Amino acid sequence: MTDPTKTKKQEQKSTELTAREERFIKFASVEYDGQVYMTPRDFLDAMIVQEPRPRLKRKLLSERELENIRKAALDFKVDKKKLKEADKMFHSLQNNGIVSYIEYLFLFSFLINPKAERQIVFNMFDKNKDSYVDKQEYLEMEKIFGNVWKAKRGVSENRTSLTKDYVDDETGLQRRHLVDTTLLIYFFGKDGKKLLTFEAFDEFISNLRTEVLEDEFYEFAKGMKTISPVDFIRALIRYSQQDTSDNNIFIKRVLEGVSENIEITFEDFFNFCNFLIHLNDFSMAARMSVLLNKRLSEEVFRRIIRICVDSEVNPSVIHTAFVAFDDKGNGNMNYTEFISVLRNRRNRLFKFHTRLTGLRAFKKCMREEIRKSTVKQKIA
Ligand SMILES: [Ca+2]
Repeated sequence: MTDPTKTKKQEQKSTELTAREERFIKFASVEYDGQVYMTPRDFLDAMIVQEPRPRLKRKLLSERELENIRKAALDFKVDKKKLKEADKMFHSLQNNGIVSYIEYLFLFSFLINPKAERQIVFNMFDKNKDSYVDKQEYLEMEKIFGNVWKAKRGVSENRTSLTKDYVDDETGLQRRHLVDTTLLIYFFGKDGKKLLTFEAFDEFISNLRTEVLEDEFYEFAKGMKTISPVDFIRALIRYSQQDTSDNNIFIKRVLEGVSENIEITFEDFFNFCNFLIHLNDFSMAARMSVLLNKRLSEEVFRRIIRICVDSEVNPSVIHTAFVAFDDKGNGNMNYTEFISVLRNRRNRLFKFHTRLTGLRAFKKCMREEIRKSTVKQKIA
């Protein structure tokens, strides 16, 4: 529906899709009542691969299928006594679940940010400060993410209460949906009365991160239990904006400078990738170190990584990464290149390009403060 009060510029803004929106629409394989959803499988795929699985068209969910989705979310329990398999919610649900666009955005943002920041955002949504997030507070959180989206697309937030949360959008990204998503049911139960603690939420995010990394690792492992140093570097540079010939340089350096007998396990890969959520800390520490010593040796690289992740990362993995980015082969790492490649990897092909206002500006400011004080403490 065209709004006559919109200027031409606003009109254009509201029809242009951002890279994230495009990606969501591309991977979202199901639809209900004009609203497009990802399944848990679509979500994992969108985090890892360039293109979605081949399909004829988006599947229209029936009432019965929606009921099955509700049931699957209610029945899913993380059983700590069982093997780790039991934690893999998205893997176990596969296509039997729905994830909305807003959930996709905030899950992504929680996945790439450190725990301290997740706690801050969680606390912000706990409006009545009782240490729980209830369904209403969670829906508020969705609304804030939704408002950022609306503002970006030039859609006014000042609508009548009836249409307040409804955007007539042909892409079906942002309609007001009355259907409970898998996460809503999982977090708040059948009647929506369950309460969500930060611990439970954080465990959910950690498990989801493990699921994403496992998918990625085993894609390279091709049925084996370990990957080679070259595969490890291929996994790191796969989202790099640089062209293939540049990427081949990284691989060539590893082939020449790292023993091919090194075997990298999932745990090694996981620990290193954990470091990605602390990339900003790394960036600051690396800059400080280069200012002081004029170079970044492997020893210093290892030390900074240890400071950032607060746990051991396999030295062979660190050596592989170091060699790949030692562009002159003189034991001095090109850390700006390393950060740029890893930042692309962390952001997985797409970035937020929104104006920093309100909540985002606040979050950014908080992030900067926490980062500065933590790095200062650790370096001191
Ligand atoms: Ca609360």
